[in-house]
Amino acid sequence: MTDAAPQPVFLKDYTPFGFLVDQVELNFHLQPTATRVRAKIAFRPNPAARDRRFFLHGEDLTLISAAIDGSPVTPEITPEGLSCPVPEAPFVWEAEVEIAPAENTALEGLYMSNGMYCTQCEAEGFRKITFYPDRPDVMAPFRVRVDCDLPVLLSNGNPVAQGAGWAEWNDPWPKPSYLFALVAGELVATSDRFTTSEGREVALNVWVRPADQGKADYALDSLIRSMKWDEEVYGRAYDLDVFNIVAVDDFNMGAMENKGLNVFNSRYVLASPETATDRDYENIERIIAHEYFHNWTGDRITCRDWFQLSLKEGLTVFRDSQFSADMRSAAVKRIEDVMTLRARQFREDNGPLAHPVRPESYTEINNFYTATVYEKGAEVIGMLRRLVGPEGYARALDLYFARHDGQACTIEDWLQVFEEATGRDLTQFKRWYSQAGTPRVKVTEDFRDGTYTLHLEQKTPPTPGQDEKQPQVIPLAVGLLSSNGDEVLPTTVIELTEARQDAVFEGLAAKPVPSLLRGFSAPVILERDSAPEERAFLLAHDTDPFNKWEAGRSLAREVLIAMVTEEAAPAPAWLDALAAVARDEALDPAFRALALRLPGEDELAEALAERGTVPDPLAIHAARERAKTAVARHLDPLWAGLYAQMDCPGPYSPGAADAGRRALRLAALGYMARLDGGARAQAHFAAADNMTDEIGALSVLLETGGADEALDRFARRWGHDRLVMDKWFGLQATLAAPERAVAVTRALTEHPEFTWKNPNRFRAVIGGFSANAAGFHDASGAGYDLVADWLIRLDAVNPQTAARMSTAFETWARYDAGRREKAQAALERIAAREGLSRDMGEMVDRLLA
Ligand code: 0A1
Ligand code: ZN
Repeated sequence: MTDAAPQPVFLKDYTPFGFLVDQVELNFHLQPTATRVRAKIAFRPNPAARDRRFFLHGEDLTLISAAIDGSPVTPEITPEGLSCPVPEAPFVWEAEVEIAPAENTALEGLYMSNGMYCTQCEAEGFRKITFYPDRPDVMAPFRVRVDCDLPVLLSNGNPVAQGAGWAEWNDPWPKPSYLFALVAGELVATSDRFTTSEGREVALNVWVRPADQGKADYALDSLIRSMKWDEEVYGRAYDLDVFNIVAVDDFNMGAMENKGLNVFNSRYVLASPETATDRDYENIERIIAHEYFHNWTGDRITCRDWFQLSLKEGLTVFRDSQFSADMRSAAVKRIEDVMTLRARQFREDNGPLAHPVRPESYTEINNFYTATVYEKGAEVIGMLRRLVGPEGYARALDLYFARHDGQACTIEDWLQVFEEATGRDLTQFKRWYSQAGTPRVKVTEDFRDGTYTLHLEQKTPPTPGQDEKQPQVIPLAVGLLSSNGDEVLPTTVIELTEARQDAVFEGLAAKPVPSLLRGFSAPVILERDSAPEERAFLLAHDTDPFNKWEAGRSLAREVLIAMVTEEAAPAPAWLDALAAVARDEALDPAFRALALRLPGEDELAEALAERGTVPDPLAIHAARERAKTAVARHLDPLWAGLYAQMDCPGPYSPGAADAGRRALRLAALGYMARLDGGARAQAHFAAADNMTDEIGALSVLLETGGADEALDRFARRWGHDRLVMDKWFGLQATLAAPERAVAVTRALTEHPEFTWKNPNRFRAVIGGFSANAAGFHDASGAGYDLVADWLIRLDAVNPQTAARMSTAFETWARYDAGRREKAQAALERIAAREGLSRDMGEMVDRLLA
């Protein structure tokens, strides 16, 4: 499957395709190893293109026949596709190919999962189904007929007709091939109807395997709420007569926004209180919304080329975050988003895989579905909205939808509508799309004669291929507090545009306490020396909920770093501040639970590296354990009360209120286990009547010891449920004590249920272990070898998932020479592997560069 020397593609080389497609007709005769696909495609010369070479992408296809305007032709075929002389006028291309979905383990194109046929075409999977200009700027209406003896046969658009063993679908909305989908299987639907604001009656179905019947209600409910929200907030109504969602067990990513037929990893659809956690419910709601929102931001308006990926992904993530904030607590959602951004995107930006939100080249586009394109892309839109205000944002979006509906667009088109709708020059702002790396904003201050001045300096460190950076536009939301906690200046946005700049506040009676970067108004790292007392003050008094949490978080980070580097005892001021938050009943329980969570080991390693200290994963782990025990002891008088108070009587509800109470209760349980030997956690596990409590108690036991019996019971109870067992596998790999982690993980990979070709199971074990920082970075290098061995093995069957998981190595350069040498050797061993995929080849090259 390796191309000799895969060539990178460059943004600057974009040229339009020589032909337009007026109509696509596809006919599928589904057979596991001999599926026949007939395609009839109406082409016409593209007046906007100069290059008229007729090249159609196609990979792993057996061509049976081809014809132009009814006359057989013999195209020239390469591993990438075919070319052929064509008329200079409109013509009809017909081709029949044979493919083998049952042998498709890469899960890209048409493949099989548990006896069901399904497709995944983004980014370039359609070329494994038929010969086609498989690029997002070629948009066409599709008509599809499926012949197969399975009962449910689905494709994009509206149903036209169906009979025993066949069905026909028609999608009138022109779309690129990456949005094509087909599903055939024995499936059952959970259904409802929705009437759009335009009066269209839409049939909604969530299709699952019969064994999963009854677990689709929450997905369906989330869909209905998403449809309503997009009408109310963005004025976007749905545009077909049906909306189908299908849950698939074998899926490389989370879900896919195919027009009218969203295909989901079953973990983001299936839920019941007994099998899904609060977090699962939250993710289902978010991802159902995300894929639905793509109907406008992605499907109706798509990307000109894959460099523009953030045009649809950044915007759709931003929209789904707004939705979740509206459905749940906006403050908690913001804190969680920032935690994820820092854990994934800052980590990416700081390492060998750093790239701009709009990359300039790639070898394998599948490697660019990253936290930078998605999450940083969404942050960039959040900044834009802050800079132009909500009304300006709404005007710009209206213009975007009106002007670009039905088009394949660029980041320039996107920024242009903002410039026109708001009159703002976004030339400098555009650097957010082209410069990689996380800007550091250094802040110092002085106060004289009632005037308070913030001296601001911005600097973005070099990233691969970008040594020099220009200043960016950084909206810095700031508030000022007086020493008694009153707000003397409500949130104001400073626009930092220069490398150095001052912000001056006059007429103040006394030196204020600044609350900087409120709401995390820009994806930057703030550098400011401030006393622990000031952070404790902000944790107690800041009116901005994000910064209130942030004060506690940065205080905890400082304390933990001192514990690692100086073997210091945890600062009493921090412990007192935590106690005050934990007992403050005016605060949302979900917020309190977040405040009681300590910064993760990777975050601490990153913070140490940022200060020029080589992190020691074992010392970090040990310090974090000591800190947790110190918190447990210091807050001992609180736990039992909190635990009792946060009980959720009555039937389980996945809503934010109860979920927050459960989170706080489980946080208390975790700390209590450090004092009572896990007795309460054992009882909690035994009494649990929902998965949040069951898995929460099991995690506590795994962390504090004494989980063996509970693990066995759990496996006996849930052995039949794949998604639940993924949790069982994942937790053990993630929470194993550092010295046992490699052995525990190895044993898990030898478990008969380690069905490693299933991406969810592979991610649970190998991804879970990679997230166990002290285990993965074991000084012996055994963790690196274990992961490398499995990446090599998976790469041969599923390059996309294997390549994604190689990001486990993205921080290797921050460690000591011994570890570096071993990580490098593991990466070089992967790189030297014969037959390595293009996906993995590109990743290890970048990791080693
Ligand atoms: N567009 C989907 C995610 C997705 C991306 C790539 C895939 O295969 C390479 C599959 C799904 C989304 O944003 O949800
Ligand atoms: Zn998306």
